[in-house]
Amino acid sequence: MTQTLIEPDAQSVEAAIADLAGYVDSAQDGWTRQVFSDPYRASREFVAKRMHDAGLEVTHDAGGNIVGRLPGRASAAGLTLKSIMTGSHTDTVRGGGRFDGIVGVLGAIEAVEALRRAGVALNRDLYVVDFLGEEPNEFGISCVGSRSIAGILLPEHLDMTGASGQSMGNTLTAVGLDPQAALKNAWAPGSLHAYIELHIEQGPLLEQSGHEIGVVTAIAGIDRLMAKFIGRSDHAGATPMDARLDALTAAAAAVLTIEREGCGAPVHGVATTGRIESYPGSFNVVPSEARLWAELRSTDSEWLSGAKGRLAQEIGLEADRRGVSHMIEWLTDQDAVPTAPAIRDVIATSADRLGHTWAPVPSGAGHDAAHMVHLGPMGMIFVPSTGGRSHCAEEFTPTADIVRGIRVLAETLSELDRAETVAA
Ligand code: HGY
Ligand code: MN
Ligand code: MN
Repeated sequence: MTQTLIEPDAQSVEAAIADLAGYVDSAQDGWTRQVFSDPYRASREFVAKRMHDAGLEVTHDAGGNIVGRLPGRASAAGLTLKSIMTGSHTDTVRGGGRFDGIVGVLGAIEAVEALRRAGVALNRDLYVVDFLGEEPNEFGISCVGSRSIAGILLPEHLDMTGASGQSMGNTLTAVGLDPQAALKNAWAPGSLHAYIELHIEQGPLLEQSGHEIGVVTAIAGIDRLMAKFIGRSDHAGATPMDARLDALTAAAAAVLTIEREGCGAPVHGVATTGRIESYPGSFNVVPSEARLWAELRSTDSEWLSGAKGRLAQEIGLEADRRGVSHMIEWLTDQDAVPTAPAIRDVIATSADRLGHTWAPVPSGAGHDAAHMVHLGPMGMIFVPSTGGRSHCAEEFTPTADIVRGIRVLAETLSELDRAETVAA
């Protein structure tokens, strides 16, 4: 048990979050800093400097990650102990907020400072990582940097093209990375003693229950799809309703089918259509083509795979009924990932010791942590989201809540450091 009180500096954290929020695309809503954008590129120098000023040895790895290393006493003595890793991301969705991911990067840096101020020297090396591109990019790929470290960034990911016609591989090259090196950036499976990530909940559960800390039980699995509908252009005024092959109404029926599927999940399951497009997009032409992009999520893998099959069938039936042909492309899938019970216990006892109330919560949001499980036992600490809002300008978490999360993170890191082994 850590005797000394590890106390984060609230003003410093608040100022860092405000400073990072200055690196945004002012042409977009919210606090937008999307991966591969100029504001994102500029912001990473700020993050690297924060890591350096906290005494971390900073490198930029082949996967585009900023990696800060705090050498442990073991390596200083020439001994080899498995390392601990913490971190998150600083890119945002379009129109996003100032806390998603950011709390886990700036909070981890502050945890390092707080440990040092408390005179707590870790035995193991500690890595603090700002992962490249956690949010889904124009190529439909999320978690680019953490997939690279986990060894699951694949050649086919590099070949995926976006609206601009560019491939992800060419885009990585354009921002100064070597895509082939990013494919070879993996850490060895099992090489981490533990991975722990601090993050905002992005939902309403902690605020509703009144608990200060969330001990994450599992990270939801995600299946993303693009569905395309091909009908026939006709005159909107002269074509009778029963003589149409209307691609957009078939897509609209699919949107409601997707919503119905999400509402029917027995435990935790959601379904969202994020985007729909139609062609030619004129008032007076029956749409000949429509496309939609959607995703299903659940911490219940069985429901998730069943939902995929049901959606494919029901969307097909609706399209056939309208005489519209269709295709469904499943873009990416990410399995539901349970957190390590041993790390859940350490987070919970750390929160108890610090006098912070906690509750077990599932994560409906995806995280880099879901990929870090390839390297070792993984855990996540949540702090509340005001109004349960996230991925919007209104995203907010009070500094006092963030400081509680950093305190629990620092205490957890210190406890994990002393553990001989951590069960996955
Ligand atoms: O989509 C997610 O769940 C995460 O915020 N990238
Ligand atoms: Mn997000
Ligand atoms: Mn996030």
